[in-house]
Amino acid sequence: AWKKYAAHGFKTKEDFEKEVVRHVETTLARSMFNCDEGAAYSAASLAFRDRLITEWNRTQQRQTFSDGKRVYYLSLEFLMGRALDNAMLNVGLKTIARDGLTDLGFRIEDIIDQEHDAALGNGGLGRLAACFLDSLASLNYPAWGYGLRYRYGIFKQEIVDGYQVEVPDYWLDFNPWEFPRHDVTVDIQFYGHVRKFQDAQGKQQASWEGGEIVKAVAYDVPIPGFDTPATNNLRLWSSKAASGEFDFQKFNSGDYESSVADQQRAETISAVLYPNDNLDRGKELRLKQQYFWVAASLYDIVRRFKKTKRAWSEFPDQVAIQLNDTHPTLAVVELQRILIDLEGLEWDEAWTIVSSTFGYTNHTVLPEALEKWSVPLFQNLLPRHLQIIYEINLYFLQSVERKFPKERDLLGRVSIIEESQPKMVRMAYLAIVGSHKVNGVAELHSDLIKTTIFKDFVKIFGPDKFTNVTNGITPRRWLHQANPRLSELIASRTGGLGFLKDLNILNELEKFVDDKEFRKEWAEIKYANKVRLAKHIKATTDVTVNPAALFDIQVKRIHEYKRQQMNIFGVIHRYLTIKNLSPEERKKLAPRVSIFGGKAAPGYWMAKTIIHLINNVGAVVNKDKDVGDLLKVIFLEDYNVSKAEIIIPASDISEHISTAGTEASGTSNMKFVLNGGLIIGTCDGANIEITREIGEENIFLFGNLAEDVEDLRHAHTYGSHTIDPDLANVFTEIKKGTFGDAGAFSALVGAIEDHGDYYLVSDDFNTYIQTQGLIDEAYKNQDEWISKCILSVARMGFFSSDRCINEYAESIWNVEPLAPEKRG
Ligand code: 26V
Repeated sequence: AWKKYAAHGFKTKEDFEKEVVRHVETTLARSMFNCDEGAAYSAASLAFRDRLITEWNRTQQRQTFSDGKRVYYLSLEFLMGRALDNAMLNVGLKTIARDGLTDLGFRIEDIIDQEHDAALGNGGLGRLAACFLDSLASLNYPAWGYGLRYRYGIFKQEIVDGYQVEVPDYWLDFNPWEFPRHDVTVDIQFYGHVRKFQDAQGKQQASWEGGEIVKAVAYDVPIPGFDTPATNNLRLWSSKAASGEFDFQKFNSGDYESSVADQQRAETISAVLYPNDNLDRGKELRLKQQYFWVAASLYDIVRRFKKTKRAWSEFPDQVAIQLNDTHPTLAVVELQRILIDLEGLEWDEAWTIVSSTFGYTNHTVLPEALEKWSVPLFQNLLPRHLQIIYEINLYFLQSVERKFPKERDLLGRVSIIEESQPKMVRMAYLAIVGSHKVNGVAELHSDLIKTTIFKDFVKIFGPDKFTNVTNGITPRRWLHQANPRLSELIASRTGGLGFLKDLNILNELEKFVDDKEFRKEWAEIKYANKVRLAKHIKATTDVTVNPAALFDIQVKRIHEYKRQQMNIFGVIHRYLTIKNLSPEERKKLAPRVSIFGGKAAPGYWMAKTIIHLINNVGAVVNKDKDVGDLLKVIFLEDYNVSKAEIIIPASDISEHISTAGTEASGTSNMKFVLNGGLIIGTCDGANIEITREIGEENIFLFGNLAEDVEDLRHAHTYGSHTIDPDLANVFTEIKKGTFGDAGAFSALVGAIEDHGDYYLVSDDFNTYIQTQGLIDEAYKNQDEWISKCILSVARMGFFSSDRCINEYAESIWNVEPLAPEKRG
């Protein structure tokens, strides 16, 4: 109903064309004769942005008047990808835009392709935040995202001679999707000292004084919901020198250079996204980023709350703040500081408010990813916050001691301060103590955090504080946008696009599993998606792949725990097998294309070695005449969100093969299955729940279980460690130099042969190869294969991020949607 009455913006292609022309001629100051695809993209985006902002205003007003509880999602990463296609689809005007652009002489696909990805994230954690924003808006939740406006997103990856090279991602040249709010600024303090004093009532008080000030400037990005006028806000903070353009004192005294240097130093804070995924390096600039963003966001949230003139005790009824991993944990300390130092509340009163406001989501159990900050660093940068942390810790440990007076070791184990040299602040422990709920991101992961890294805290706080919310993905981007033809086919059989808002409607597809016409269309769509990817492969790597071959895809950040090395060793094993067969025997084999993609953290040398090996294997295999179409090995450069939208719909099989117990959830596994691809995976993360939903006959599971990993590792180190014979053959071949200089790969092989094989590659290799054989066989029977795909898609409803957001809303935030009024 709302669509008809959306008063502002265009409703017809003619209106849209007028808007585009107006923007070309005025905003961009160009003539239509001089309008290239870049200008057409800008103008089309501005036309949609204008429309979004009208709805954004209405949504904000509605939320203010309704005076209900809001959700704030604090994340250092929002991996948004492209906005134009998403905006057109969410507001339901893509067809009008396509027709309008056609009239103006453009193909909409080319215009969409002009957009630079907003790549403000590393991988799964950042993309999850982006999916959540889409669901929050689509479900009409009053919610804001808060993040940093990095000038440089995740680096662009180039492959040069088989090696990864990083190129800076400068993306802000012209970004039509953001609104600078030069009037919304916050002064952020760093360094300085704490002055203790007695107030008029004789109460001990503390004041944080001196140091330096950096300005935070708000940039707002509108987030349109799908099929609702609700348009939420993502507020990104940018850093700027506090004293305006220059420090005039220095400027006037002739010290021009150092005044410019000061300004640059301030702007450095929001300059660059840290490209590490699952590795904490404890850099001061990163802590500065965290405090800068947290302090600006909290100031904003508190300012909004204060306008309601409510008592502080009502704060948790009005505000829910979710901590996306430990990165925003300083918010706990900052809110406590605001309440006791600035607002004059008593400690206990303040702490009750703080700890009922926050929820904390853990995204990893890998010890090297758990954030710790050195106490001396803290002391220097945030002296008052360190004091408050010590106090939080003191009260916490006192309560633990009262509850468990006999357990002397317990205090040291759960202390927020690690008694190391130097002492360290354990951010995850601070987040747990400062939150009312802690959640993991898949069932296995949530069980693991309760029984391993956070075990003591379950005993202290009781099991109810810990919960699970299995991750999800937005079907708008990951089905409707990425795979329009499949979306259309599903719509044609389920009565329209309703499934995009209630993904369980996909269930209705089960009844078409034997429908000949439906199956034919299904297969055609998959084939067309593979042709599209084959073209992309040809254009970017110059390798020709056969779209009829089985496409086997592993795309995700490169990490030893994700085991891309096992995949490429498996590919080498396949290559050696092919080479040993007669031409006659080779004819019986199923052709395969092994496709890899993903970035290695710039300092993660082993991950870079894996990329190098994949490329070298490709160079040998792809030109081997004995092999031909039977095997091709592709490394796709610069995997990102917009490339994922092309790659994911084209898979027959995708690989999710992490060592059991290491991948918290995984979300691309969900995207691949939703797009009609089957998966090979370990019993890890969300693979387990995917299996439960789609049926174990529809997934290729293999490998050791999480519960056995510890014993196996122990055996590697203290018992004998024999390498799987097939894997040993692969190693022999690498050492012979078949794939280039063997020395380049000795550390990769050595990690498995000589250094304990921490990720159990050898232990899982045999069943991995066997399972790949089962896949070859299964793929030969296309009828059964397609049945598996259809049934899987039909059963994926659970993995919508809408389900996931509703669970957070109910069990953690206690907020309700605010439905927009029907207009007219
Ligand atoms: C930690 C650090 C430490 C400091 C430097 C930068 C940095 C960046 C990220 C992290 C945390 C990494 C945790 C993470 O990304 N977890 C992933 O979360 C996904 C969404 O829940 C989940 O699907 C993946 O399985 C999980 O690896």
